[in-house]
Amino acid sequence: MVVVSDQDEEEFIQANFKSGTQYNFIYIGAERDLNGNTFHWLNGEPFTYHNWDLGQPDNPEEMCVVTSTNGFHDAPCYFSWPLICEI
Ligand SMILES: [Ca+2]
Repeated sequence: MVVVSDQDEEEFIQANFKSGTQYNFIYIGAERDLNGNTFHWLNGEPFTYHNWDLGQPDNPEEMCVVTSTNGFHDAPCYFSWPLICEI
């Protein structure tokens, strides 16, 4: 799944991919660490770039991460929202 390394990449995703959800939620390749409120990219890159929406992350039980028109949200992993693969 896509690793969002900087603002340009996030803006590209939001400009070019439309999930059909209210805030254009799209799963990205980050997830919450099991031991707390930190996150990691699935490819092992340091989680240095992130753009959390105001008030996010807000729920330790939300293990996945999405982009949105307002930035990153932690979110449950079970919604049928699109995800982006990066090759
Ligand atoms: Ca959340």
